[in-house]
Amino acid sequence: VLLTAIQFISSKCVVDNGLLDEEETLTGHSVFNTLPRYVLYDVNKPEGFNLRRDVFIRMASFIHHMNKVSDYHWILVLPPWHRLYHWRSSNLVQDCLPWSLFFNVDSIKKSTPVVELHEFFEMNGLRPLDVQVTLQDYNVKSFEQYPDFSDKWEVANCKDQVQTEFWNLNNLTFTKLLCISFQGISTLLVDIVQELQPRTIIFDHAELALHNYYGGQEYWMIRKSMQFSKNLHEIAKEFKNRNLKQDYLCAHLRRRDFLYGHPSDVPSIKNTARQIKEKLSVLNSIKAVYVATDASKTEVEELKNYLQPYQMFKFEADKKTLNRFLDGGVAIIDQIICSQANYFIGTSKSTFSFRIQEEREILGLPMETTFNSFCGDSIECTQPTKWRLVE
Ligand code: GFB
Repeated sequence: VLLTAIQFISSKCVVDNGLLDEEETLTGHSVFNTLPRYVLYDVNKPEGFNLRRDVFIRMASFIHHMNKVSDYHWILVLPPWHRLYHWRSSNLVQDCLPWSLFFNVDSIKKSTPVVELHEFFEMNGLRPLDVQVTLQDYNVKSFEQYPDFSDKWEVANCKDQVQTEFWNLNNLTFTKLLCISFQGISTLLVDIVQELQPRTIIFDHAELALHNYYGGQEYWMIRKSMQFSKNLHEIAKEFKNRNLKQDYLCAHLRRRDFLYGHPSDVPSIKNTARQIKEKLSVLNSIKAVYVATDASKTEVEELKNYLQPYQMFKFEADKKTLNRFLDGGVAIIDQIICSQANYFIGTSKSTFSFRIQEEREILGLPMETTFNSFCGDSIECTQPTKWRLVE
């Protein structure tokens, strides 16, 4: 009961069920030579949900490589989802959420050795982690003078303030803290771990470690394992059964901070409607539009009016669904519905749209129905790169 409460209510991520003593042995050998070792990680605070999904793939790839070269069995600890900037429902507690709220963790476990943070605490108790590593960029000045794109890392002075309290847990402590200047792919982290020989290590700013091979076989193997939870699929299915019995086009309109962050990629609402209508007149058989968006209510109403006579649909979570699956769950329901649409148009440069495109590739939908994005108001625009699935 306690574990379930921690998994789903979760204002705390910690279970203290006692520590193994350093001296404890199994058949005369130190327990620690046979126990798995753990890598934890965290990502730059302002990053959104879908960039974080991408960082997971890089870290999972690192764990795969670690397990190929190490004598120990390494397990990746899934970082709890915690107060993301884009989760705007201020009346909800959205701290320290387990991956199982959003994902089918059993599916992830089939491809990569992972545990949730609460499972890690069951194993490790409150023992301090051996090392906390803050990854940081190399000094930009010297980089400009001597452009060097080689993979490299070195222990360095910390450039910025170091995070010592992860996910608001003041009982997650460390024996040693290091800053490491890092440039390269995530499998380069193997060298750091081999050098430091920790049993438990946490990397902060894991987003600095790049893909080993973006869009390659391993990428897709891990990506495919990241299925959304059955509960969220069920809600999306119910919505579709009730409202979308016909063919539909899904439009993902990324607005809010994108209006400032990527102004040239976001068309006005009127122009958005014009582009959707143009497409529908070409497609001919599709008469319904599903809209996934973080736009304000006023903008959504405006779009609905411009889209007439076409019918527009949008998922609105009832109180019970929102309380249970929170802003993150509602966003995933939007993604599921868009990934199953007959035609998809996304927002250029949005990782939210990229993840939908990947999902559609996994579902085997025709490429021309997937890799499309809206054009901004003022510039010639290009269509997204076609990252095809590789088996
Ligand atoms: O997912 P994300 O990294 O995508 O961040 P971008 C956007 C977040 O906004 C989502 C909400 O995770 C959702 O919480 N959101 C966006 C939506 N579109 C929708 C939608 O259609 N439906 C629902 N329900 N929610 C990047 C950020 O966002 O944009 C960066 O990761 C930065 O931190 C940059 O802010 C400008 O790649 O679109």
